[in-house]
Amino acid sequence: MSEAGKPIVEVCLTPALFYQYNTKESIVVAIDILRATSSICVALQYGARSIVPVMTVEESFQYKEKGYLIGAERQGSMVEGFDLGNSPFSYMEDKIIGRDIALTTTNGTKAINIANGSAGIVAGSFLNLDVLAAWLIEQNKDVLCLCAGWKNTFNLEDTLFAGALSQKLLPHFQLSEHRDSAIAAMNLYNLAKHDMYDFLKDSSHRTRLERLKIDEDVLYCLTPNQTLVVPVLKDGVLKKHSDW
Ligand code: 3SL
Repeated sequence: MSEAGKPIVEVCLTPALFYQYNTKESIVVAIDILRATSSICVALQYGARSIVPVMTVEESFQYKEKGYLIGAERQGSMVEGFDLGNSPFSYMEDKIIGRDIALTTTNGTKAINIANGSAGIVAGSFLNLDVLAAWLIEQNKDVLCLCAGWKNTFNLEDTLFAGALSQKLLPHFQLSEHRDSAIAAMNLYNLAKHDMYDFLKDSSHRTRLERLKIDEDVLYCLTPNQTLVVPVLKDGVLKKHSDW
């Protein structure tokens, strides 16, 4: 926390830059709007007991043997042998109620894992924007918004969310000396907020997902405040903040 008393909010635009930040005293908000952190919010809202963010497909199968449901996305699609993919709608089904889930995705679950060693790790998405902002304000700790991007590159949708969240936090938080990424994210969000779906029409991940015909997923993931959960990671497991 800075000397002026207010905690700091910063934005890391890609996991490749994460090493530049010291997060020992900060809460890291992992952001993968399309679609991992959105689906994590949905799963916990719709009754999953916990989610383990897993790095590899192989590791996931070990969880299956222990009785977990397993979810995976590679190249946007579900992986053979898995119970679930990465669509938020698949995490609204009754079969997830009361279950522990192991989830592996290309970028989102990796971003959660690289933040290990931070003072706190939570999953952020438009789906939990307001409840997450209120929870972070209550914690009164420095916050780093970590955009998962795509394979270590920058993406627009995660940056828009980092901007939306930073803007909500700012009256209670302050920018750091390294503030330009947060300013850029907030400016982009303000440009996009009236129609984020249209703003993202030429973006890399929307283009990538086009062949999968999952526009409904994209629209839903851009809709603020559809869930009331803050997924908090402890000992490698994500649960609703109220369940810890
Ligand atoms: O990269 C990820 O973690 C995924 O969320 C990508 S996808 O939207 O499921 O293709």
